[in-house]
Amino acid sequence: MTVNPHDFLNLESTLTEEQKMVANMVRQFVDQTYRPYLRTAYEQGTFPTEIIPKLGELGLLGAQLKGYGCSGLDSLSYGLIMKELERGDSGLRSFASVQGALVMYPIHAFGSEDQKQKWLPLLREGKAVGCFGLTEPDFGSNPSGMRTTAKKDGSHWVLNGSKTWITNASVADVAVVWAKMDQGIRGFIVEKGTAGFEQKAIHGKLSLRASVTGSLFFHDCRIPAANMLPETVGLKNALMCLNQARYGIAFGALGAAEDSLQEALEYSKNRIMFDKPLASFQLIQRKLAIMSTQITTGNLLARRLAELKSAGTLEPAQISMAKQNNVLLALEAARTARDILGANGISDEYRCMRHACNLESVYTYEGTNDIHLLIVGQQLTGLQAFS
Ligand code: TGC
Ligand code: FAD
Repeated sequence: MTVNPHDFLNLESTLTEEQKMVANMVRQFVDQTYRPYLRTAYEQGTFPTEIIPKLGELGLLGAQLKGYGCSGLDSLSYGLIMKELERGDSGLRSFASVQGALVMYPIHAFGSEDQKQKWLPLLREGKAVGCFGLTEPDFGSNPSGMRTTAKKDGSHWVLNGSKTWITNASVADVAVVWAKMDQGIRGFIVEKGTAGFEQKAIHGKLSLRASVTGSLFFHDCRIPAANMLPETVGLKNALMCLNQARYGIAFGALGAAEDSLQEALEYSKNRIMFDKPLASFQLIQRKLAIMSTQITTGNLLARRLAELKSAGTLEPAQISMAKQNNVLLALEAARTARDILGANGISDEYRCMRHACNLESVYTYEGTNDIHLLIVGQQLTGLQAFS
């Protein structure tokens, strides 16, 4: 057999030695260090905080950023990290996405030198946890309508409003919060413990359980004037952060999809039904072949994104195409794997149902599947169909 069922087009052969090393290192970390915590964390609806310093030690937080001790990895290596983390669990990739793309990136790109010196080393090492507050109870897909305000009062900004469905909201040491002032939307840094700043967990999630999600409340919350991200000029800056995170998701979702295919392959070769392995039946092979084809095309799409990102020419609509396509194919792959595993597929002894449940969140956050199709549609037609 010359074709690797787990890498049908032998994409691994196109990686540099360093890229292979990064991917293998993360895979090993996930298998040896993260997986032992996962089942309990998922059951209890928590993120295993024990592994945060280890993520820092391995240089996986803000790995795409340069300076301030960050790893400064190339775009493909960064994508491969996200894929290997999400092979473990979408909640793990979420943690790294939020910390690196939604908290460290805006501080790095739009922050003052003091803000960078203060926060980037702490966040990189995992000594501080960050969150990103854009979504509000009444403004999800349309963040431009946000009601959270920032008003200048002497040497302070006063924040009022709330954010919800925020990853790491209740455990964050620092929040990057988007609020409206008279001149438009700006980013602000709000520290845990600030008077008027309340952080609450959301319970009862049936998806992305090994990840903490919550709400942020601002009641006349006074923060120093220096806590505004000085280079932010509007919603555009928040959307620039989303570009970074969506890029990571386009790779990450493939990790969950590949793990589901691997599980379905192993299971169907060993499970005997009608005196034969499931894998020997045409219908099962068709399902496996479709999964593999989708995953392979998703990988090609992600690889091209990495090339465009490295060249500095990657457009938001190109990221949208890949985010929606790869998350959808991953969700379908996880559901198909669940189907192939029959009743066992719904047990937490296997991985595919957990991936499928997680991917329901990934399908919605960072721009829903519909929103990304509308972004692609706008690019194709020149006509905006959001509103
Ligand atoms: P619109 O008028 O189109 O744009 C406003 C300004 O922004 C520019 N722009 C972008 N810039 C950079 N990157 C992008 N992706 C951009 N998209 C637009 C645009 O050119 C314009 O610039 P300017 O100079 O003219 O001011 O804005 P709109 O209000 O009509 O909204 C467009 C829309 C709907 C696409 C956008 O709002 C959107 O993407 N909505 C989805 C919301 C979303 O994705 N929220 C994510 C929240 S964070 C999250 O989910 C984290 S999950 C965490 C985890 O991984 O655990
Ligand atoms: P809505 O915008 O109400 O959409 C509901 C449905 O309507 C969707 O199917 C959508 O596609 C559709 N729809 C909306 N507008 C249109 C339209 N114009 N045309 C056609 N269909 C439309 N946000 C943060 O800011 N930070 C975070 O860290 C964060 N983490 C999250 C973690 C989790 C687990 C989840 C589930 C969400 C998180 N979010 C976060 C919020 C997430 O970004 C929003 O849920 C998402 O943007 C969608 O907003 P909404 O849930 O309000 O859905």
